[in-house]
Amino acid sequence: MEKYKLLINGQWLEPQSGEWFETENPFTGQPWAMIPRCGKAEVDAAVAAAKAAFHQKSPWRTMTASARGAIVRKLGDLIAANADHLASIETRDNGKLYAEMRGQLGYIPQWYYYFGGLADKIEGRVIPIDKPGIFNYTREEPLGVIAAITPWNSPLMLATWKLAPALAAGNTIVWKPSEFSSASALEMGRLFEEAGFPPGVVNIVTGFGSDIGEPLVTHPDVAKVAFTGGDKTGEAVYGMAARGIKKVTLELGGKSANIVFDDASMDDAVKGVISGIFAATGQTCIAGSRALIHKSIHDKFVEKLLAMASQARMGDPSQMTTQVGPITTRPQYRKVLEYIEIAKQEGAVCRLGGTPAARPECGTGWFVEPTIFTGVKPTMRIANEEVFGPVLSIIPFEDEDEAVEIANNTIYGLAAGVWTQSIQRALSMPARLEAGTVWVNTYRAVSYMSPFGGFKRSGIGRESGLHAINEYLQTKSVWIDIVGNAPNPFVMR
Ligand code: TXE
Repeated sequence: MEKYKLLINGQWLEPQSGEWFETENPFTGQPWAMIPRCGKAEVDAAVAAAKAAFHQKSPWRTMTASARGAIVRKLGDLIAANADHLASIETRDNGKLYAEMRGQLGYIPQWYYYFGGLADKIEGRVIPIDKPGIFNYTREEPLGVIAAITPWNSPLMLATWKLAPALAAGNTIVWKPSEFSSASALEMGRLFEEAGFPPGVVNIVTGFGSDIGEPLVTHPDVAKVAFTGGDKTGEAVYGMAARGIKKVTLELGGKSANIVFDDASMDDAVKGVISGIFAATGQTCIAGSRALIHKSIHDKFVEKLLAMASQARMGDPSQMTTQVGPITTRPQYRKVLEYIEIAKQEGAVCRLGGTPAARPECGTGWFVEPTIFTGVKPTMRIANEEVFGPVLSIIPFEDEDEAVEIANNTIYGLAAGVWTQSIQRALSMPARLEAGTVWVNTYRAVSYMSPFGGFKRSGIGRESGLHAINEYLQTKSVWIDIVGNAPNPFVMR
C-alpha cells in the first residue's frame, strides 16, 4: 500500500507519532493507502514554517508581486500537466467520477491563472485627505498564515478556491485536507516546489479534525481560517477562531431549492433538477435537494423526472460512462440511509430508490440508489436538513409568493435555481431569493470569475472572483507629514 508523508517547510516527513491511518476506496470499500496521522507537533511545525516563510525578509515577501503571480500561474500549468494522475487518485480515494474529475482538473488551473494574474494588480489608493500638509495612502497587505481546512466532496477544487487567492495576495498556507481525501492533496503537494514556491509557503498536515482542528484553528500565529465543511463543524471553527479574533471564510453547505414554474421548458428543467441532485451523487454543497414544482405541472414533471433518473448509470467511477458513483465515506453512507428512513417515517412517498444499490456493477461499494420523494411537506426534516447524497425532496407550490416563501424558509442560503420562460420572473425571482448564488434556466455552474458563498447559515465571505482576493488582504492607512509643521500635540490633527 502507498504510504504517504506530510509536507512541512518543503520537506516530506513521517508523523512524529509514527502513526498512519488507512484511506479507503469507496468503490471497493477496501483500504488502498496510508495517510500520516498528524498531531499538535506537526501543526506547530507547519505554522512555524509558514510564519517564517511569511516573514518580512523571506524570499516570498521580498519577491515582486509579478514574480509571485508567475509562480501561482506555474502551479496552474503543473496541475494541468498532471491532471490525469490527480484525477485517478481522486477517483480511487474519494469515488468521484473520473469524468467529473477530468473536467474539474481541466478547469482548476484557471483559478491559478486568474489569481496569479491578479497578484500584481493589488493596488492601494491615494486619499485626497482633508488635512493640509498630509499625504495619505493605503496599502493592501497579506494577512499572514492562512489555515485552509477543506472537505472531501471536491477536494482539489475547494482547496484551490482558497489557495489561489491567498497565495496571490502574498499569504502562506497550512492546508489540512479532509481525512477522507488527503491523497490528492499530498499528490498536489509534490508540485509546489517545482512551481517555484519557496519552502514553507505551502505546508500540508493530514489527520483528523478531532486531533488537529483545534490546535490549528486556535494557533496564535494563524491569522485566518478558510474553511469548507459541514455547518456544525463550521460553527465550532467559527467559535474557536473568535477566541483569537481571527478572520474567517466559511462555506457550509445548504438546502437549495430548484424552483420549476409552469412556464418552464420542462425537458430542460428535468435535466436541471437531475443535475442539481444526482451529479456528484448529491454530495455537493450546492445540491438542489428541494425541487419546488408548480402544482399544475407537478404530476407530469415527476413522471418525466422518474423516467430519466431511473436510467442513471451507476457503478465504477473510473468508467467514463458512469453517471452516479458511490458515497465517499462510510459515515456519510450511513447518514444518507438514515435520512431516507426518516423521510419514510415522516410520511414522504418514496417514488424511486430509497435503498442501498444492489446492482452487480456497484460491487462492494457504498452506493445508494438515486432516491426521489414526493409529498414532502416543508416542515419535514428531509426538507430542512442537509442530506448530502442522492436524495431529492419534491414539494408542490401554488404561486410565486408561495415558492419564495418555501425556498427562503430554511436556515441555509447557498444557492437556488429558477426555471421559467418569463423574462419578468427571470429578473424578479433572483432578487427575492435568499441565496448567494441564483441560477436561472441552468444549475451547478461556477467560475473562477464569479463570487461564490452563502447567505445565512451557509457561510461567511466569498470565494472566486475579484471579491475573493480581498478576503486575504488587509488595508493599511499611511499618513505622511509633508510640510514639517508640528502642530499642537495636545489636540487631534
Ligand atoms: O464534514 P466536516 P464531514 C456536510 C455534509 C456532511 C457533513 C459532515 O452535510 O454530511 O457536513 O461531513 C475538518 N476543527 N458537508 O464530517 O467535519 C475535517 O477534518 C477544525 C458539507 O466530513 O465539516 C475536514 O477537513 N476542523 C460541505 C473539514 O473539517 C475540523 C462539505 C470538513 O469536515 C474539525 C463537507 C474541528 N473540530 C461536508 N472537525 C460543503 N460545504 O460542501 C473536523 N474538521
